[in-house]
Amino acid sequence: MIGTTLKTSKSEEIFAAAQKLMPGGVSSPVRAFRSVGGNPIVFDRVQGAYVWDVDGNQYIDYVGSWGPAICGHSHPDVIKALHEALEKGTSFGAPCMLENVLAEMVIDAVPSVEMVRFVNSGTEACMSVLRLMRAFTGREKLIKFEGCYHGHADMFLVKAGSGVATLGLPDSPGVPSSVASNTLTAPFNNLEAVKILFEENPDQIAGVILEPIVGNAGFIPPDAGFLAGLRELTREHKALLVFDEVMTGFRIAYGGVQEKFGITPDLTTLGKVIGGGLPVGAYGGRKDIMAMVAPAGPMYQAGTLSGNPLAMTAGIKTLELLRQPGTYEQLEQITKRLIDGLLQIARDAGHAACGGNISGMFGLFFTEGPVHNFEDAKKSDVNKFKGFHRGMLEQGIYLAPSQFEAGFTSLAHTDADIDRTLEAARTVMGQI
Ligand code: KE4
Repeated sequence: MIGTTLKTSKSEEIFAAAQKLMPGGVSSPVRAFRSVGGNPIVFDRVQGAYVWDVDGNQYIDYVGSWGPAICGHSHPDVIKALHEALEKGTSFGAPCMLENVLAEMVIDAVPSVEMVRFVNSGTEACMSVLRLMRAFTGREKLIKFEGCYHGHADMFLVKAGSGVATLGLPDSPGVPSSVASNTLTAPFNNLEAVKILFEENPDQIAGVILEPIVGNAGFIPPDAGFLAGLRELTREHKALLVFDEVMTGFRIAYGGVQEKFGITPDLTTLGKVIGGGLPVGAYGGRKDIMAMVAPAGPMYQAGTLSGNPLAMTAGIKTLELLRQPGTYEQLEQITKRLIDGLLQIARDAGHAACGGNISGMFGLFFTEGPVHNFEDAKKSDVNKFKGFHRGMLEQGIYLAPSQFEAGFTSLAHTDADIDRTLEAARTVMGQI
């Protein structure tokens, strides 16, 4: 029987109290386990590939704080660098050398980025880049894809993924129709639909923003030619192409999807990994576009804690670790073994299943597949996923608490961790 043996009394107690203090007892909806049942596990500490909850249970972690823990949680080099930085203060609110260092690393790594602005979250990066797209083109409409998530700013909460999809929310109340009407949507991997939107809205579309590999509808890679097709279509219509690489940046490759797939957008958003576990987001791209950002240009955007020395330090150290030779080959090898194993075990147990990985990002759907877009993803048996998630939790494996999320590995995950995860899956797949 799944979901009976885990000792979680302390988690239950703390979460019960949290629900009286914070909406849903969480600081972010997807953490609430709403779609996988049961109550969330309250973490006590994290290290490497592992997390420990307040009841002392240890788990192999495949969420990694939703991406930032790509070098493993609390990497000793990052912690050491933070201790040293702390001696000099936590926040300056003034220029500091560390911003130059991280900016140079991002510019050197990401093909589209000639200049960059640091902010404090992926949401901030995406909302700022949209304002910049509109400022640069003088156009108001944007195209996004169903199931893609670009943070919680109003204009992106239209057919969004991640927590919105997980909770099955209608597109959020509080978003004025005047705002939502400027957001056009198309199915992911459907160039024809994008072509039609451009024809129906001539000279009105500022640009197209997408997760170049979708993680917020579950894991959905681009079909061959899709990214190149978008690059061509946006050029043809004098619109901008924006890769939201908040999740994929420095995870799929050191230069992100745009380096791995050889398609260079006009603008890119980043987050998660570049903060190494501290709050950092960024947007960047062509110099002629970034020149519009205040105070160099008229497009306003600001932030009290943007570029703070602690977050810059964690980001710099994390990217130094990632740019070591062999890191992405290691992530690819360990993650491919994981997902190929999970799929084989699921099929051996008689379940329809599909999925895959690219570098340290993976996903599994309980459906025959293939999954090319959000509609396909919604055919997945979410009840079966719920049983799988709970069963794996019981076995000490911590997976993203939603079918509409991706999974993440790290440089700290070992072959033994993968073996243990596959052993657990053999037990659970036979029970759901
Ligand atoms: P944040 O504002 O959460 O830092 O970033 C928003 C964002 C933007 N773009 C992409 C592609 C993203 O994946 C995200 C955030 N991802 C979710 C997980 N799928 C964050 C987890 C959460 O919402 O708690």
